[in-house]
Amino acid sequence: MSVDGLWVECYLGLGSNLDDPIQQVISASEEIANLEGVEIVKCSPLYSSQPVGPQDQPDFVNAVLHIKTCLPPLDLLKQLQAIENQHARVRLQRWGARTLDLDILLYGNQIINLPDLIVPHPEMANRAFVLYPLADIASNDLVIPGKSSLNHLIEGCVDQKIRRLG
Ligand code: ROI
Repeated sequence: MSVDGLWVECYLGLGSNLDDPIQQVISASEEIANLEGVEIVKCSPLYSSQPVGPQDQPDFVNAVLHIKTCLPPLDLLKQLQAIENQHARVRLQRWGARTLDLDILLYGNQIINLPDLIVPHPEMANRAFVLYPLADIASNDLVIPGKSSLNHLIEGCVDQKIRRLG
C-alpha cells in the first residue's frame, strides 16, 4: 500500500526479439503481475512487428499491459528494470535486438520529465507496435497527455508492418 493509498492507472509496453520472444513477453507479464503494488487490469494480444530502427534484426513480439499501481513512477521503473535484468537482458546496440524491453508508456495522466524517465514515452505516438495493442485495451477516449487522440496517431503509422498473433 502506498503512503497515500492512491492507485494510478498505467500502461506498460513489452517487447522482445531474442531468445523465444513470445515466451519472454508472456513470462514478463506474469512477473509484472506478481509485483507488490501492481495489479493487472488487462493484457493486450501479442503482435509481431517489423523492427523500427535497424532492419538487420529479427521481428519483435510486442504487447501492452494496462495496470494499476501504488508504486511511484521511479519505483515502478526500478521493478521493471529488475525484471529486464532477470531476463538476462541483452542489448547489443542502441535500437538493436534485445531479450526484453519494458517501458512505462503512460502513468495516469502525468507528464514526467526526469533524467531516467520520460512519460508519456517519447516515441510511443509514432510506433504502431505500441499504438495497436494499446488501442485494443484502452478506452476510446484515452488521452495521451501532450499528444492527439489514439485513433489519429494510429492513422499516422499505417505503413508500419504489424500483425496480430493468434
Ligand atoms: N521495433 C519493434 N517493432 N518493436 C520494438 O519493441 C522495438 N523496440 C525498440 C526498437 C529497437 C526501437 N525497435 C523496435 O527498442
